[in-house]
Amino acid sequence: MVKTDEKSLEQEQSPTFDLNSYLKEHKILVETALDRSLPLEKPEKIYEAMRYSLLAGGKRLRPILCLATCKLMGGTLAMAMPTACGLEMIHTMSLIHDDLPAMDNDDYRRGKLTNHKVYGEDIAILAGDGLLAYAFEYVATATKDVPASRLIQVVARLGRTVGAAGLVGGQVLDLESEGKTDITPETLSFIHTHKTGALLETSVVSGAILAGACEEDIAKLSKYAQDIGLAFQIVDDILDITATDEQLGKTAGKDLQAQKATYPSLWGLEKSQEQAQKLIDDAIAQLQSYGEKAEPLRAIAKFIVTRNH
Ligand code: GRG
Repeated sequence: MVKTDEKSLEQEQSPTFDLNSYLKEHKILVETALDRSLPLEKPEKIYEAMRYSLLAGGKRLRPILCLATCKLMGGTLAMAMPTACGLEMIHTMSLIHDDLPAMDNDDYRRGKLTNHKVYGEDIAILAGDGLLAYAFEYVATATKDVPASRLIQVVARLGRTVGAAGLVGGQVLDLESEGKTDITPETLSFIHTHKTGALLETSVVSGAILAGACEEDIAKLSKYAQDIGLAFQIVDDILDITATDEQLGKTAGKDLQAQKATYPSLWGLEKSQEQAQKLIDDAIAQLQSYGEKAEPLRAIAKFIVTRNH
């Protein structure tokens, strides 16, 4: 049976770990919290556009990683939930802006029309801006029972992750690289560690900070997150070639069409798959000292290379 209340999941500690139930249960918790975090207010049009994308589904991987890490480090789901929601608000706004005609120009996302296709480009830009600003407000005001010194670290990390040192920087290099045939592995790695890896790393590390983890644990978890982040992007590149529109919830084959440098274009599909698997093995090795308690993070790492969507 899928548990959907925060209390019963706080106590959960099963000897045989079932990732599907874990993901389902935590996705329901996150989606309930997201729905409550952003009520429809006036002007309704902008709140509607923000909620349209925020509540459009998706794997909710970033919030789930944050919750899982907070629990692993001895914190509670409640301590991490506002940050988990803020991470998903930031992720969602980056998808809205990424889909705009000025960027990747996509019509579908998460199996639904993209934000600008429904609300127009002007509102889609503002919905992204609104979600970005609200993410910070929400993390700062809704987090309870966490010392202010930890919360400040999380807010500062979020800021660095979205700015030119993170998502924005990665996206700029990605746009500049389109159509070029001489992209080096170093440039590709820069794009992906900034565009995709940075937010995944912050999801994991924020959970650890909120729980009060020590520097040594934060370093191990940070390495775990960097490895799964790069593996995640390699698999994303592979799926762009091998998966269908239905599986992806968006148009497949866009990377080839836009002549984007990807891992499969540099290394081929087989070597890319091997590299992703090696990164996942390295990530899992970082969790050795935590024993069975780290099973959710191990299983999520494995899921990243075996997923088909
Ligand atoms: C952050 C200020 C600010 C601006 C945005 C557009 C942009 C700058 C950055 C692009 C970031 C981007 C879209 C990276 C791709 C990340 C990625 C692999 C997304 C897919 O993630 P999944 O598979 O998606 O977790 P779901 O739908 O499951 O959440």
